[in-house]
Amino acid sequence: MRRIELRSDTFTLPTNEMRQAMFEAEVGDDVWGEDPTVKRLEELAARKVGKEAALFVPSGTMGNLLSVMTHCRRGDEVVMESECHLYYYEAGGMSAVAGAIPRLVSSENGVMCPDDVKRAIRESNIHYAPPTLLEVENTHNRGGGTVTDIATLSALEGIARERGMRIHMDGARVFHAAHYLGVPVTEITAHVDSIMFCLSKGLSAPVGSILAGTEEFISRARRNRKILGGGMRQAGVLAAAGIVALEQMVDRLVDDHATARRLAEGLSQIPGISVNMRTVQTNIVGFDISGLGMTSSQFAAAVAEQGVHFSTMPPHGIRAVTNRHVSMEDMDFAVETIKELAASVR
Ligand code: TLP
Repeated sequence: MRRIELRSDTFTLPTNEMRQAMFEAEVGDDVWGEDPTVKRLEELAARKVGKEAALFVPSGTMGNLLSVMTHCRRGDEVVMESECHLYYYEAGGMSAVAGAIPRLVSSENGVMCPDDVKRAIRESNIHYAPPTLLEVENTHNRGGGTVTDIATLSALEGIARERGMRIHMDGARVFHAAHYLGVPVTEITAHVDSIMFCLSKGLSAPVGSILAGTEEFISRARRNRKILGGGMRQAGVLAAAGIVALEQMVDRLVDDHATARRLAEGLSQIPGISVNMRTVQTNIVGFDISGLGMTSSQFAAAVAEQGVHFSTMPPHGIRAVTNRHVSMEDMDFAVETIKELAASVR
């Protein structure tokens, strides 16, 4: 049976070029600073996002946690969007490990309005946790892959600077945002002090993310990574795949935007399914299935039987994340499968 994997772009497999590069990678002990391939990846990554330095980390979750640990002291407040990944899906690490507390800002589909952010940042007062960090997720996962544009970023940056705060971007999928906006990624990252992006999602590397910022920030983050047990030894075998990801896989992400649009357009024609087309900007399609009288899990289980795999956003939300393993024909097949399911339950 045909298998169409839309649960996440984290399911992407390494390319043959990556496997070859991993096989051939020159390695050393990276905790001692002696892995030439890790160094090469970190230099390339820093250049790519226009920052002084970068750190190779095992996951996006660790990259975000390190940003909080490194920018904040215990008891500091992080101003962030209410459905952001760092708050919603990172197991409370920012509080459990870094000792920071979140101050949540509601938004429409993940893109914060600068005025709301301004209101959320409280004046210095003995009763309040000091707000030291503003976090922005671009693209926004739960918002449906939505993009914060340059004007908004610039306004957010202005607010943070005025209040003496740092800004961190969870840019797990920042190259998707750059494609959508039609700008070099450095135009986005110029507005933040630090950025985390993932090599292991649409870029198809098997493991790893990057945290980038100033030399000084990254050297403190490197020490914090050691505290978390994230010092990796011959990590060049993984970094080698990351280099291929950055050199060969960035441009093709536009194909994933095209498949996402095809899927969303097909779904929007099906009675009982609602897709907010305004949020379909990159490689994520969020849709609501309340009209079918099923729960997310019932829906996902039913279509999985036909080989089409989605993730759930209970109670009635479904998420598809397009990636290099799915084609336009796969999207048409997914739409047909759902059309049949919808007709059978209505
Ligand atoms: N997101 C995963 C799941 O955790 C939900 C996915 O399938 O989309 N920031 C953002 C915006 C993310 O989407 C993710 C992963 C992360 C951070 C964390 O990256 P990893 O999984 O490498 O820790």
